[in-house]
Order: sequence, then structure tokens, then C-alpha cells
Amino acid sequence: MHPILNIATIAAKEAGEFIANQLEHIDRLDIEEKGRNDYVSEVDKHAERIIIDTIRKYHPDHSIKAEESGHHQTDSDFEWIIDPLDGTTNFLHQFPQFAVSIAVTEKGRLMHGVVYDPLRDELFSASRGAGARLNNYRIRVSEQKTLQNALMATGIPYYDFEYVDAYLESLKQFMLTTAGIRRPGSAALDLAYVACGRVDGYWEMRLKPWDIAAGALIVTEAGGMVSDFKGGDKYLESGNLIAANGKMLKEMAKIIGKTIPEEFRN
Ligand code: 2AM
Ligand code: CA
Ligand code: CA
Ligand code: CA
Repeated sequence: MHPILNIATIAAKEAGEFIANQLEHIDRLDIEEKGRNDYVSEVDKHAERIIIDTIRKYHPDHSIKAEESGHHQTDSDFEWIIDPLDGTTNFLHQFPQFAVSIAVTEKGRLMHGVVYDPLRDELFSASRGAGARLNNYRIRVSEQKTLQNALMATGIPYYDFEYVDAYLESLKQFMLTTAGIRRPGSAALDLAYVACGRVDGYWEMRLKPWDIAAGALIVTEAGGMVSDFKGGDKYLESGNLIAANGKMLKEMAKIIGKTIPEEFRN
């Protein structure tokens, strides 16, 4: 294992264990609403502290971009992109679907990623060129070729409701053409599930880099493809993303092209 992936793994597991242990204290948590429907608890913040302290111990010079504490830019080529708790809404409702997501870029290129589900003790990980794993096993995207038999994952908009109609059009088309759609509520795990073939495809709009950086690398290292809504690779910038195996991705892109107006595809 690459030493950087090893540090990411240690940090994700430690933060994940902490989060899982806090589930039983949920009624006593301090919760803030950062923006419409965007909640943060002291658990998110403490988990992020655990992760950043671990990174700083080994790589005090690296840049860090973390959801709850912002961007600490240095002149290093390396940047850690952290979502300490992806699926906070689920966590706060004790709905058992949330994860820790940690990615590392070098000169802007995704190099390592881990997504850790502490309740199932499932660690999804990848380093560029070395394939993707679920715990110690290699994983691959599904081979499903047609939408007709495909199980999809998505995320439903919860803020910025101006693009709700565009999203609903895409949802309607996928509803009419696929075998089913799930909305589990953690973008990082949705991508991890594409990587191991539990779902055949995933799309969502307006995501943040920390939701998707690690999961996107895990998908591509599992033989899948990730693209933005214009057929390019600017998904970290645009926050609009499709992920699937290559054949399925093409089919999905057709539906996105047909249903999401150009102004919402940027
Ligand atoms: P978060 O829990 O780290 O904020 C995609 O749906 C992403 O949107 C999730 O991974 C989640 O990340 C974020 N999100 C924030 N608020 C949400 C909400 N109310 N419902 C669903 N997702 C939300
Ligand atoms: Ca959040
Ligand atoms: Ca998130
Ligand atoms: Ca989060």
C-alpha cells in the first residue's frame, strides 16, 4: 500500500470509529444549520479534527481542503480533500448510511482516495494505477450494459431549488428507463457502490469536491468512468457528475443531455 493511502486509511478508520460511537448520543448533540438543510454537528467537527491531526503528524506541509474548517493552502503539490462525515442528515436521523471521505491530489490530479463506512466496517480505497479495493478485495464496476436492467443511485436536491425542475426531468427519464432508483444519501458511498457494482450508475448535481473526490478515483480505478454533464472531466469544479461503467455512462449521458438544460449542465 502506498504510504499516503495508508495514512488516509488510518485517519478514516479513526474518524469513522469515533462517529459510529457517537450514534447513541445523538439526542445530546449540538447541531447547527450552516445553510438551508445543511446541518453540521460537533461530531462532524471533531471527526475532521481527528483526520487533520493525523495528516499533520506525517505531512505538516501539505495543503488541506476540508468541509468544516475550510482551505489551508501551502505551496506543496499535495492537497488532502476531506469530508469527515458524508451523510450528516442520515447520521442525525440514525439512518445507517454515512461515511468518511478522504482524497489526495498531486498537482491537482487525484492520486489516492478512501471512503469508509464505519457501521459496516467497509473501507473502499484506491491509488492511481493500483486498482480499487473493498477492504482487502479488488472490486470492479458492474458489467450491466442496458439501462433497462440497471439499478441506479442518485441524490435529490436539498438546496438551491432553482434547478429542481431540471433534476426532476432527469429523474423522470431514469425512472421510466431503468430497473430502479435509490437515494441512499451519501454521495461518497454512492460512488463506492458504483465501484463495487452494487449499483450500475449514479448521477447527482451541485456536489462539493469533498463529497466526490475520493469516490470518483475509486470508480475509475475499479474500471468505471466518471464525467461531468458535458462529457468532460470537470466534475470536481462543476459538482455535476455521472458515474458508471463505460457503456452505461454513454446511455446516462444521453438522458442527461436530453433532460438537463444547458445552463444547468455547467
Ligand atoms: P454532507 O452530509 O457531507 O453534507 C449529496 O446528497 C451530498 O449532499 C451528501 O453527500 C451530503 O453531504 C450533502 N448534503 C448536505 N445536506 C443534505 C441534505 N439535507 N440532504 C441530503 N444531502 C445533503
Ligand atoms: Ca455538509
Ligand atoms: Ca458531503
Ligand atoms: Ca460532511
